[in-house]
Amino acid sequence: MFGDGSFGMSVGELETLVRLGLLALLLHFNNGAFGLIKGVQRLHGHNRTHSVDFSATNAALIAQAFGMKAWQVTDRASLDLALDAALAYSGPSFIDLIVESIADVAPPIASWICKLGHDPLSLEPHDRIQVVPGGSEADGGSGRRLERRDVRR
Ligand SMILES: Cc1ncc(C[n+]2csc(CCOP(=O)(O)OP(=O)(O)O)c2C)c(N)n1
Repeated sequence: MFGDGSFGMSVGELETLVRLGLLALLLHFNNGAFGLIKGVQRLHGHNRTHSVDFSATNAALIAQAFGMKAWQVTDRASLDLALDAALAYSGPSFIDLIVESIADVAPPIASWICKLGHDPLSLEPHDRIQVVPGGSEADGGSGRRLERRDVRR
């Protein structure tokens, strides 16, 4: 299991898997971002981010070019089908999961969310917790206050 940023740094290892015929199933979380770094930037940079977003890349096609069996999935039903097919295959396989970037929803580390006054387990899919610019008495002037927003509105 790995992200698309990590994939970009280590993509050459796919050749090793194919050459050695290793039985591995790779799950690639394609969120179009260095998500952890983006979260840190949001937290400490007044919600501004820099050089952490990627254009869309079809990683399944890249894995196929290396000679792997690969699928791209965007929903639960196609994930189930891809997992069944990958687990039945007797060589290295790759599933490219198109996912939302958690850094756009909340800081990616649960303890960071707790520290800023929220319970990570109470988050709903429609919630957005963002770092808002400007300090206040509540956050000691740091500007790292989190604000909960209902994006359905
Ligand atoms: C070789 C290397 N370079 C840089 C880093 C710093 N780093 C830690 S997390 C991260 C972002 C990873 O992004 P991604 O793999 O897309 O996963 P996400 O956080 O989006 O889930 C980076 C660049 C690292 N850990 N290792």
